[in-house]
Amino acid sequence: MLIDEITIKVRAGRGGRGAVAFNKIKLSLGPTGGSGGQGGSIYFTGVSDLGALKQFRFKKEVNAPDGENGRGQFLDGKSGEDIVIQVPVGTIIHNLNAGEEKEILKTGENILIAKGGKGGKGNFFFRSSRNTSPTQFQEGIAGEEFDLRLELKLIADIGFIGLPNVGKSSLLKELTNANPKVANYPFTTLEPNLGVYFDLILADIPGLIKGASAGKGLGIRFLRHIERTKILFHFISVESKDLAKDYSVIRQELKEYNEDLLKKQEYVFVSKADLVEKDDLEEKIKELKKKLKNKEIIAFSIFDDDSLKKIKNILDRIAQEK
Ligand SMILES: Nc1nc2c(ncn2[C@@H]2O[C@H](COP(=O)(O)OP(=O)(O)OP(=O)(O)O)[C@@H](O)[C@H]2O)c(=O)[nH]1
Ligand SMILES: [Mg+2]
Repeated sequence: MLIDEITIKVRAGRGGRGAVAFNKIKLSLGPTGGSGGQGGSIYFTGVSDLGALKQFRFKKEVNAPDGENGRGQFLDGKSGEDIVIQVPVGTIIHNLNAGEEKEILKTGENILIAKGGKGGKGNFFFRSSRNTSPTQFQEGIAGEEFDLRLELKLIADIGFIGLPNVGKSSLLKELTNANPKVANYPFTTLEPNLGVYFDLILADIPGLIKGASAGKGLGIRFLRHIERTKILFHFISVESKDLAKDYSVIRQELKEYNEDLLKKQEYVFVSKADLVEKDDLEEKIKELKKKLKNKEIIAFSIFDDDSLKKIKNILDRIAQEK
């Protein structure tokens, strides 16, 4: 199961304590206490693996190691090693304590999330002409500690939306190297699939139904994944008795979830065109077009290469504009 929302705790390492020590060689008395090492910090880095948050399914805490304490003979403590956590590109990191958010938008992008504490100074640091045998030292400082909510919002160029069973995943399979499950029943797709068409990332999300924005079906969990896609491909099956109604059901859900979704550039497709006679298809499209105020409507079937070519042309155009 895709984990796209999770709460975790991160704790950077504490700095080591400074040492109080003196030279043991008789003729050269003097302080030799080294400083404590810095605590390890915690970084996040972006990776393309959408499933990367599953590392937190059972492990809800990340602790970076503390810095070591300073020692005598001028030995500073070793710093704790930094920890780098891989999260999927598109992860928003909500810092629940600081009320801030950061996001990871590219693979390889590194963000410091919790800084390790500084090590304390040892007594060697406090020596002076007036105080040749200081006993002062500093404790290490605690590392930063935060509760984080990690939320994944996919960053795709195009989001495939529509009612269940309209052929979204089938088309993704035709166009890209993705291999989503396809079957003749609703809700085959249980989590988003990404495919790559040349430069474009296509996201096939689970079917939406009336009420999705209020939590029905699988929809709401996934609607957030199209918030950050630039363009929507809206699919309506030719099998439907009322194509315009299917269209408006989905538009209504988008609106109720977030009105901005309606402002995205949208292409409307009628799928499974092979299932009806040509005249019938033309009639259905004409009617739909009338209801959609003359919007362009593209009919296709995954069994008809010419119609797939039309979709590829649209994608090529979008890729060029990108
Ligand atoms: N005849 C015909 N059948 C198709 C076409 N495209 C898809 N199908 C069939 O329609 C059914 C549903 O296809 P999916 O691709 O799983 O549909 P979906 O929209 O991803 O469905 P959900 O994941 O449930 O939302 C499958 O049985 C496909 O084989 C097409 O162009 N023509
Ligand atoms: Mg599907």
